[in-house]
Amino acid sequence: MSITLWGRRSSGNVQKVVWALDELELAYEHIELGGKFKGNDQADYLAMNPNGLVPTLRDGDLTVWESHAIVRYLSAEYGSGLLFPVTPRERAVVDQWTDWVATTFQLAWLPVFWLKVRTPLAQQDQAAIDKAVAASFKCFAIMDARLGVAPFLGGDQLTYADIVAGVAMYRWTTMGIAGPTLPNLTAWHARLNERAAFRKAVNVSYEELVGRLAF
Ligand SMILES: N[C@@H](CCC(=O)N[C@@H](CS)C(=O)NCC(=O)O)C(=O)O
Repeated sequence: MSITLWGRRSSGNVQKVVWALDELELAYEHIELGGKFKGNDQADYLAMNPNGLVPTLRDGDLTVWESHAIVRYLSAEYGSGLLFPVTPRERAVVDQWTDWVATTFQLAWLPVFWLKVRTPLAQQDQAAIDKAVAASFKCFAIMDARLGVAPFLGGDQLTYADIVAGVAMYRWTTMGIAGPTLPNLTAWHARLNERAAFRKAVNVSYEELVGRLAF
C-alpha cells in the first residue's frame, strides 16, 4: 500500500502522525500543506478532508483525518504489539489517555501556546496566560503521577497515547513557562527524546507561528 500524509511539519497534529509513521518505520510521501504552504482550501483537498485542516492521511484506498484517528489506525494496522497493545484491557488504558489528551490536556495547554506564542506580544493578556498555565499544570500533575508508576502513559511500552501527548513537550519546555518540577514527567520526556522518530517529528521550530494568529 502506498501512504501519503498531507500537513505542515509545524503543526502539532501533523507531528503526531509523522512520529507514528517513523516510529513504525513506514515508507510514505509527505506533502507540506496548510499554513504558509496553503492548499487546504482547495476543492481536491476538501474532498478528502471537509474540515480544511491538517493532517490527512491516505493509505491505499483509505482516507482518514483527525490526528488521533490516524495515529490509532497506523498503530492498529502496522504496530500490533508495538504501539498498539494486543489485548482490549491494555488498549482500554491507552485509549483512556488518548481521549484524555483530546478532551482535557489539549484544552488546557494549547491555549497557553496560542496566548503566549501565537498572539502578538502587544496583544498578550498575562492574566489569561497565568490561568491557562495553572490549568495545564493540573494536567501535567496528573501525568506526573501516572508516570511515577509506569514508564509510559499506557504502561510498560510506548503506545499511541504517548505520541498524542508527547508532541506537547517540545513547545511546553521551550515557551519560557515557569512552574513546579515534575520529575516523572521530565524523565518521560527524556525517554521520548531518546527516540529518533520523536526528535525528528516533534523537536521542530515553531518560529513561523510566533505572533501569528492567522492559521
Ligand atoms: N482535531 C483535528 C485538528 C486539526 C487542526 O486544527 N489542524 C490545524 C493545525 S494543528 C490546521 O489545519 N490549521 C490550519 C492550517 O494549518 O492552515 C486533528 O486532531 O487532526
